[in-house]
Amino acid sequence: MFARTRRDTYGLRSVLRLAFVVLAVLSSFVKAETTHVFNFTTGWVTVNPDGVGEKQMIGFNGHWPLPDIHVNKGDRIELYLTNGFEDLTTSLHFHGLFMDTNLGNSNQMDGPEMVTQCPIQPGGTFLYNFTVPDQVGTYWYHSHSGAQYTDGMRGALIIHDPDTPLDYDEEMTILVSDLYDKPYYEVADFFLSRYNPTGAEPIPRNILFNHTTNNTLHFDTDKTYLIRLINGGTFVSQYFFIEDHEMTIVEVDGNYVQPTKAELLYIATGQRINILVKSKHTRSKNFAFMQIMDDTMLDVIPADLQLNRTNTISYDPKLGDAKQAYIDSLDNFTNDFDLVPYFKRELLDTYDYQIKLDVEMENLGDGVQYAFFNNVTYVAPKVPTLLTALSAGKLATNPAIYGDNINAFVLEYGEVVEIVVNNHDPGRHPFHLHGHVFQVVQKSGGREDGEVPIDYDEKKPISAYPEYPMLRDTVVVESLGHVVLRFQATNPGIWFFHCHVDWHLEQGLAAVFIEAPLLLQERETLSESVLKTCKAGNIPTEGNAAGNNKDWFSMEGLPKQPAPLPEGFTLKGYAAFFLSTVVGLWGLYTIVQYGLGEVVLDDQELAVRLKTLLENN
Ligand SMILES: *[C@@H]1O[C@H](CO)[C@@H](O)[C@H](O)[C@H]1NC(C)=O
Ligand SMILES: *[C@@H]1O[C@H](CO)[C@@H](O)[C@H](O)[C@H]1NC(C)=O
Ligand SMILES: *[C@@H]1O[C@H](CO)[C@@H](O)[C@H](O)[C@H]1NC(C)=O
Ligand SMILES: *[C@@H]1O[C@H](CO)[C@@H](O)[C@H](O)[C@H]1NC(C)=O
Ligand SMILES: *[C@@H]1O[C@H](CO)[C@@H](O)[C@H](O)[C@H]1NC(C)=O
Ligand SMILES: *[C@@H]1O[C@H](CO)[C@@H](O)[C@H](O)[C@H]1NC(C)=O
Ligand SMILES: *[C@@H]1O[C@H](CO)[C@@H](O)[C@H](O)[C@H]1NC(C)=O
Ligand SMILES: [Cu+2]
Repeated sequence: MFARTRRDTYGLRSVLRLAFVVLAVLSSFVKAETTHVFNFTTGWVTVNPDGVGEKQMIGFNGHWPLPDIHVNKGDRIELYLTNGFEDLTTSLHFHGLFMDTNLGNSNQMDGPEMVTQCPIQPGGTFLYNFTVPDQVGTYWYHSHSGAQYTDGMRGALIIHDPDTPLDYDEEMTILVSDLYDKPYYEVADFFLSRYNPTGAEPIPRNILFNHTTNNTLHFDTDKTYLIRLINGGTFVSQYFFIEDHEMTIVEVDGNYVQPTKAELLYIATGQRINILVKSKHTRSKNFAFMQIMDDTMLDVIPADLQLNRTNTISYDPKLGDAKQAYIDSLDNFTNDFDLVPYFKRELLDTYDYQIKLDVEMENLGDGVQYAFFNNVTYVAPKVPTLLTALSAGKLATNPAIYGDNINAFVLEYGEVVEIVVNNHDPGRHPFHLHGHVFQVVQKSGGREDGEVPIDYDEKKPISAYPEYPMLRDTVVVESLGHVVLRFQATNPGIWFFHCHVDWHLEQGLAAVFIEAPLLLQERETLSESVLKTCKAGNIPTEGNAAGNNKDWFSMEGLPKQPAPLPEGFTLKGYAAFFLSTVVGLWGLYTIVQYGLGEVVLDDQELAVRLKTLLENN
C-alpha cells in the first residue's frame, strides 16, 4: 500500500525498519500483562437512586453504584469478593467474557452459583482470578445468585482496544437498569408464589440511566463521542434515541459491526450497543437523550409508572435540562439481524449437533408458574455442574449424571452446535449464552398473543441465512417467534444458557451446555478458593447432580421440579379456587376494598389485584 515506485521503496525500507523496531518496543509494553487487583465486600447501602425515596442497594465496600472496571486486552483480573451479607449467598459473573479455558482454570471463575461454583457464604471470600481473553469492548459484571443483581450489584466492564478501528474523541459508559421498591428476595418470593398464579412479572418503580434519573451528559462542540450503552436491568428492555443527533452503531455485545446509522435502539437486559455520536457545532440548545420502557413486556401498566425518561445532552449548563422528545413509532428500531460484523466471519453453514428448545410457561402442582425448555424447568443440582464434570472421569460425557432437571446437553470438542429456540410464550425473551458468542442465523418476527407460534422449519427458513451473520452473546426471541444460533464448541467448559430476564431465570428458563468435558478435566484444576467456598456451604465437591459418587446413576435426593397440576385442574380453576380462599381469609375487607365479590376478573387483572391485596396486608 505504501510504495508503488522503486524510489519510494528505497525510502520505505528504512522507514519500515524503524517502524518495526518502534512497534516491537511498543508491543512489548502493550502486551505486558497488567494485573488489576480488586478487593470488594458486599453490603447494603441506603441511597435514593431515582429521587423517589430511599432504598437499600447492594454496594461494594460501602459504596453504590459499583465502579466501572477498565482493563486492556490480555490483562489479568484478581478480584476478591467477600460476602458481607448476614444471610444471603453471593457470586459474580463477568457477562460476555469467554473465560477461555485455553488460558487455563477460568471456567470456575464464570460465576453462576451451582453451575460453575458454590455460592459464597456470609463472611466467605472468593478469588476471581482470570486472564481477560482476546476480547475487546463493552461488557459488565453482576451477581449470579438468584435475582440479586436487581438491587444494584452490577457494573460496567470495559476492555480497551489499543488497535480500535474507530475514530472518536471521548467515550462514555452508560449502564441502564430497572429499579424495584422492595428488596429483590421479597419481590422474587412473591413472584414465585401461588399468590401470583399467572406469573405476572413484578413491575419496576422506575428505569435508571447510569444508576439515576434525569441524568446529564456533557457534550463539547464538534466532537465525536463513543457511547457504550449496557442494559444491566432485571426485566424490561429499553428503547433509546437522541433528539436531533444521529446515532451510528459500531459495536454490539463486544463485536465491532459495520457502522450502521440508527434512529432508534432496542436493548434488552444483558445486551450492549456502542454508538458514535457527533456533537453540534454550537451551544445554542440542550437535547434530550430518551429512554423508553418496552411496555409490551408489562402485564399491567400502573397509572403512575413513567415509561419515558428524559436525560439531557448538555452543551451549556445555563440552558438547563432538556424537555421530553418524541418519536413517531417504536417499531422502527434497528434489527440486530441486519447488522454485519466489522471483522467478517463466514456463516457456519452446517451444524453437527442441533439442540431444539421449546419455551413454555405453565403452572405446576404448587400453583406457581414456571418457565420451561422442553417441559423441564431448571432446578439447581446438589453439586455445581462443573464440579460434577470434573469428578466424573469418563462418565463426564454421559448427560445422565447431571440429572434430568437442568436441561444438560453434552457437546463434543470442535463441533458446530445449532441452538433452535422456539418461543411458545407470548413474551419477548433475551437469551444469553456464557462462554461464547453465537452467530444469529435466523430470527423471526413476532406474533400476537393467542396466535399460532412460528416454529423454525429448516426446510423452509423464513429468511436467507446471512453470509456474515451477526455475532452476539444475548439475543431477543420475539413473542411466539424463533431464533437459530450457531457456534463452534472450542471452549471446553460448563456454560449456562438462559433468559436474561432474571425473573424468568428464577422461573427456571435455563439449560446447561457441557462442552468437551474430558478436555475440560485436563485443563481445569479447582483452586483453593473454590474448594473452601464449597466446604463453607456444606456442598459436596464431587459426585453426580445428587451428590452421589459411588453409584453415579443413582439420583436419590436430587432436587426436582414440583409435580404437575392435577388433570383437569386449569389455571382459571386454580385462580378461582384461590380467590375464594383469599376472600375467605380477608372476608369483608377485601370485598369492600377491592370489590372482589362482584367483579369478574381476567387472569392478569386477577394476579395484579391479588398482588396488591397481599402487599397491602
Ligand atoms: C481486602 O480488604 C480487607 C478489608 O479491608 C482486608 O482485611 C484484606 O486483607 C484485603 N485482602 C486483600 C487480598 O487485599
Ligand atoms: C428526577 O425528576 C423527577 C421529576 O422532577 C423528580 O421527582 C426526581 O426526584 C428526579 N430524580 C432525581 C434522582 O433527583
Ligand atoms: C492467579 O492465577 C495466576 C495464574 O494461575 C497465578 O499465577 C496467581 O498466583 C494467581 N493469583 C493469586 C492471588 O492466587
Ligand atoms: C456512569 O456511572 C459509573 C459508575 O458510577 C461512572 O464511573 C461513569 O463515569 C458514569 N458515566 C457517565 C457518562 O457519567
Ligand atoms: C426507519 O429508520 C430508517 C433508518 O434510520 C429510516 O431510513 C426510515 O425512514 C425510518 N422509517 C420510518 C417509518 O420512520
Ligand atoms: C412516550 O414516548 C412515546 C414515543 O416518543 C410517545 O409516543 C408517548 O406519547 C410518550 N408518553 C408520554 C406519557 O409522554
Ligand atoms: C412436552 O409435553 C407435552 C405434553 O405432555 C408433549 O406434547 C410435548 O411433546 C413435550 N415436549 C417436549 C419437547 O418434550
Ligand atoms: Cu424470559
